[in-house]
Amino acid sequence: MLQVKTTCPYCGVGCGLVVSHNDDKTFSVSGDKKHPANFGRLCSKGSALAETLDMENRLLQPVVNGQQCDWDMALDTVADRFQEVIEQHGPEAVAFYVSGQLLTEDYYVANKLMKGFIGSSNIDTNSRLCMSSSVAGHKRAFGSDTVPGCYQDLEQCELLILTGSNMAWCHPVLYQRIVQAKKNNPEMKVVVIDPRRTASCDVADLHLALKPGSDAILFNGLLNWLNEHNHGDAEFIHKHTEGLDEALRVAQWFSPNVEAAAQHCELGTDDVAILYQWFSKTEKTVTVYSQGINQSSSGTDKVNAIINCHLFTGRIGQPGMGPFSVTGQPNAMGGREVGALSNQLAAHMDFDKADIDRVERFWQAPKMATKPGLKAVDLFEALHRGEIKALWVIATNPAVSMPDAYRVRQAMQQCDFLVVSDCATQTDTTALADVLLPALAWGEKSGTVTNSERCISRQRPFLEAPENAKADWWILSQVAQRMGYHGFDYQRPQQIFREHAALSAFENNGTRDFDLSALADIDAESYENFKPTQWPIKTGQQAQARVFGNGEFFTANGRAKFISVTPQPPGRLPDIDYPMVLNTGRVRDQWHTMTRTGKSPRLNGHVIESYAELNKIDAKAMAIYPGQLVEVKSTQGKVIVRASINESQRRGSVFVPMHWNDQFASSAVVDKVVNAYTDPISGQPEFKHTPVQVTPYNAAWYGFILSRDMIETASFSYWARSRRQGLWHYELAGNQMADDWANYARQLLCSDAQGVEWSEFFDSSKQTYRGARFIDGQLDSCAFIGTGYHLPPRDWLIELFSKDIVDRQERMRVLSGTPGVGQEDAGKIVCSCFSVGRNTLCKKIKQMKLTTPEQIGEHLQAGTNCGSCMPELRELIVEVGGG
Ligand SMILES: Nc1nc2c(c(=O)[nH]1)N[C@H]1C(S)=C(S)[C@@H](COP(=O)(O)OP(=O)(O)OC[C@H]3O[C@@H](n4cnc5c(=O)[nH]c(N)nc54)[C@H](O)[C@@H]3O)O[C@H]1N2
Ligand SMILES: Nc1nc2c(c(=O)[nH]1)N[C@H]1C(S)=C(S)[C@@H](COP(=O)(O)OP(=O)(O)OC[C@H]3O[C@@H](n4cnc5c(=O)[nH]c(N)nc54)[C@H](O)[C@@H]3O)O[C@H]1N2
Ligand code: SF4
Ligand SMILES: [Mo]
Repeated sequence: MLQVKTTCPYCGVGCGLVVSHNDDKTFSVSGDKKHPANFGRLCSKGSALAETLDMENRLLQPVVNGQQCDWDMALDTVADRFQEVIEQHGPEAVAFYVSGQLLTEDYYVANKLMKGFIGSSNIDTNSRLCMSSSVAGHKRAFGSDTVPGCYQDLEQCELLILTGSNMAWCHPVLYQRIVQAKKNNPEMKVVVIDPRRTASCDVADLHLALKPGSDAILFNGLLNWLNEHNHGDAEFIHKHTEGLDEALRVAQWFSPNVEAAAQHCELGTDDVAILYQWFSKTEKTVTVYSQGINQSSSGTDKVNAIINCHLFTGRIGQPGMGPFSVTGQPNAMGGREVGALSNQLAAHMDFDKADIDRVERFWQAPKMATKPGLKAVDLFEALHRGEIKALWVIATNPAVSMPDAYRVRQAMQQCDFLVVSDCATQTDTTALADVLLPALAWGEKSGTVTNSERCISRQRPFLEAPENAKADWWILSQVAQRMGYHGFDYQRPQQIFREHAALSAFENNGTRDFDLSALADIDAESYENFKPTQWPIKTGQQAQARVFGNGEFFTANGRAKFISVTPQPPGRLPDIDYPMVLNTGRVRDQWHTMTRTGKSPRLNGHVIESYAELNKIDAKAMAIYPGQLVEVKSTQGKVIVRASINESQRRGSVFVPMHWNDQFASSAVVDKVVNAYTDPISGQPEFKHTPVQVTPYNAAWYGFILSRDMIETASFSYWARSRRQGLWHYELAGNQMADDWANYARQLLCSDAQGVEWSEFFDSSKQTYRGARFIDGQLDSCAFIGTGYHLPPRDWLIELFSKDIVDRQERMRVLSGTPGVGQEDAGKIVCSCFSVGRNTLCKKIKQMKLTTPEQIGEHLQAGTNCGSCMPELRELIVEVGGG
C-alpha cells in the first residue's frame, strides 16, 4: 500500500500524518507515530480529513470577470492591472492579504514580490488577527519573536496555566498529551483562566472565570505578589533582565494585593490566592496563552504581563518552564519566519537600515520597501477609502473573518481590482472578486510548515493537481515574472526553501534567532526526505528544543526586558443599549470559515448551526429559552442564531462561534457584529469583547428539511444548512405563513424524478405540515413545519436515508415524527469518529450505570479513537448522574 507522510492542514499543533492509498482509490489518514508533535495521535478534525478531499465547490479554473479562462489570460490580467495601478498611483496603492495556511515557500515568494520588487510593505496576513500580539510581546521582551519552549514542557511541568486558550477544542492533540501527563503525574496541577467554562476545564484543578479582558490585572497582581513574597530569581533578574523596578511600580497600581486583583477580575480572593501560591511554589510552571489574550485591544501588554512573571522567576527556556504562545494555523509560524506581517522584513529582520540593506542585497531587489506597511484592519480601511486600489487575497476569507466584516465587504466590493486565490469556488470573499485563481489544496500542495514549537515539517502531496489548479508559489512567481521582475524563476518548492534558509543565515553570525544555516544548500533529495526539525538549525550544531535557557536574549544589550503594563479597559464597554459582552471563538469540529470541515458529514453532526451561548440566569431575565432563535446585535451589525443556555457561560457574556458564513446560514457572520478596536502596538483586533444586545427572534413558523439535494433558501427569513451523510440538513424559520403548505413544500423539494411518491400530513388548526418524498422506495427528502420551534427529532430521520426501502410502517412514523423501537434518535453527534449521538450515550450511561469515559468506550466505542470528545463524555456522565 502506498503511504505518504505529511502534516495536518489545520491547527498549529502540526501533527504528522500518514496517508494511505486504499485499493478502492480512497484514502485513509492516520497519525504518524514518529512525528514529535503527536506521536500517532489525531483529533476529530485530523481523523476526518479523508472526507474533505472531494471536488465539490472546488475552484478548478481561473476566472476573469465571471468568465473561465486559461492561465495566460488570468496571469496577464493580474500582472497588467497591478502594474497599471503602481504606475499611476505608486506602489502603496496595491496590497496583498495572505494567510497562515500558506506553505512557507508560498509565503516567501509573496513577501519577496511585495517588499523587494513592488517596493511596498502592504502585505499583511491573517496572522495579524491571530498571533500578532504574541509576536509584539516576544519582541519587546526578548528582542526576537521566539517561542522559548517545546511541547515536552507541557508534559514535564508541574503547574500548567491555560489562559485564553480552549485547548481541548483548538489544540486537541496537545490537550491529550496534557491529559496523559496528568495521569502519569497526579501531582501536576492545571489552571484554566477563561470567562467561560470550556471543555478544557475538564482537566482543570482550578478554573478562574475572570471578568472578560482583565488578565493584565491578574498577572500584574501575580508579579507584585511574587515580589512581595520574595519569590524572584535574584541572580537571573540581575544578570539577564532589565526594567523590573518600573514594571513593579506600575503593577502595584491596580493589583497591590490579592484582594484588589480578585476584585478587579471579579474572582474569589481565595481562588486568586491559590493561583498565586501554586505559581510561587512550582518551579516547573508553563503558562500557555492564545486568543483570549492576543485578541484584545491591549493584547500585547497582556502577553508581556505573563512573560514578566516568568522572567521574574527565571522560568524560561528550561525543561517544564516558560511562557508558551500556541499558534493557531498550520503555518502561522512560517509566516512570521518569512516576514509576511507588514511591519516585519524577511527572516526575522526589521525595518532598520542595516536589515533593509541586507535583504536588498540578498534579493538583488530593484525597489526595496523601506518602511512598515499597513496592518490588516488599517489595510482594509485604506481599501475602503480608495487609497489602495488593487488587492490580492490569498488563502483567507476576510469577508467572514475580519472584524466589522460588513465594512470589509464594502471595501472589497468597491475597490478597483480584487484578485482572490482560493481552493473553493464559492466563499463570501470569492463572491466579490474580479479574478479568481484556483490554488492547490492540502493533499496536492508541497512544501513546509512550522508549528507552535518551531518544528518545521513537510507537507507532501499524495494527489495529482486537479484540472487547472496550481501551487500558490507558482501563481505568485508567474505574476512576478509577467511584471518584469527577475529572481522568480523557481521550478520547485525546494529552490524557494533553500533561498529562504540561505537568507536566514545571511550575515547572521548569531545576531538573529531565526537561523536555518544548515539547510541553506539543501538538495532535492534531502528536502524530499526532510524530517521534522525544530529551529534554529545551525551549521554544525544540534537542533534546539528550547531557547533562552542560557539567559541570552536578542535585545541590543542581550538582556530580557520587563515591560511596565498599565491594564487597559476593552475598546468599548457595555452600556444600557448594548449590555452584554460578545465573546467569539471556535467549536471542536469546525475549522474557520468551513470551506473544508463543512464538507465532512461526521464533523457537521457535532454542532449543526451557529448558536449564542448564554447563562441560564441571563436567559431567563431576557425571556430566552433553549432552542429559540435570538438576534445578537451591536452598533455594527447583527446575527440570528440559536440560543444555547447553560451555566458554563459567565453572566453578562454571550459566546457565538466564528465559523458560520453566508454559504451555510442566512445571517450568522459574527464578524459583522464584532467591533474593530485594535491593539495600538500589534494591530490585532479585539474579537473577544464587543458590547451587544440579545433579543428573542420570533418567527411565524419554524421548520427543518432533510434533502439529498440542496434547496432554494431565498424565501426563508432564517436558514442554516449542514452536511450530513448523503444529504443536507436545513433548519428554517419564516415570517410569512404559506397559503398552502403542501404546495410550498413540494415546490421546495421538487425535482423531476421518476417513481416519486409523497406521504403528507397537515393539521390546519396547528398549522403543522409534515411531508416526505420517496423515490423508488427510498427516503429522498422530508419537511417538517410548525408554529413553534420545538420540532420532532432529526437524527433518526437522517439515518432512515441510508435505507434502501422505507416500509409503510416507517413512513407512518416519519409523519408522526417518532422513531420506532430500536430506532431511537441518536441526538447530536458527540463522538464524531464513530458517529455516536448524545441520546445514545445518555441512555447507555443510565442503563449500564457507567462512570468513566473508558467504560463508555467499551460499550459504544465513543472516545476510543481520537479522544477529542472525552470532556463531553465526562460532562454527560455527570449530567445523567452516572458518575
Ligand atoms: N476546532 C478548531 N480548532 C482550531 C481552529 C478552528 O477554527 N477550529 N483555529 C485555529 C486557530 S487559527 C487559532 S488562532 C486557535 C485559537 O485557539 P484558542 O485561542 O484556544 O480559541 P478561541 O476559541 O478563539 O479562544 C480561546 C478562549 O479565549 C476565551 N476568552 C475570551 N475572552 C477572554 C479573556 O478576557 N481572558 C481569557 N483568559 N480568556 C478569554 C474564550 O472564552 C475562549 O474559550 O485555534 C486553532 N484551532
Ligand atoms: N469573530 C472572530 N473572528 C476571527 C477569530 C475569532 O476568534 N473570532 N479568529 C481570527 C483568527 S485567529 C484567524 S486565524 C482567522 C481565520 O480566518 P480565515 O483565514 O479567513 O479562515 P479560513 O476559513 O481558514 O480561510 C482560508 C481560505 O483559504 C482557502 N485555502 C485553504 N488552503 C489554501 C491554499 O493552500 N491556498 C489558497 N490560495 N487558498 C487556500 C480556504 O478555502 C478558505 O477560503 O479568523 C479570525 N477571525
Ligand atoms: S490537533 Fe487535530 S487539527 Fe491540530 S494538527 Fe493535530 S490532528 Fe490536526
Ligand atoms: Mo488564528
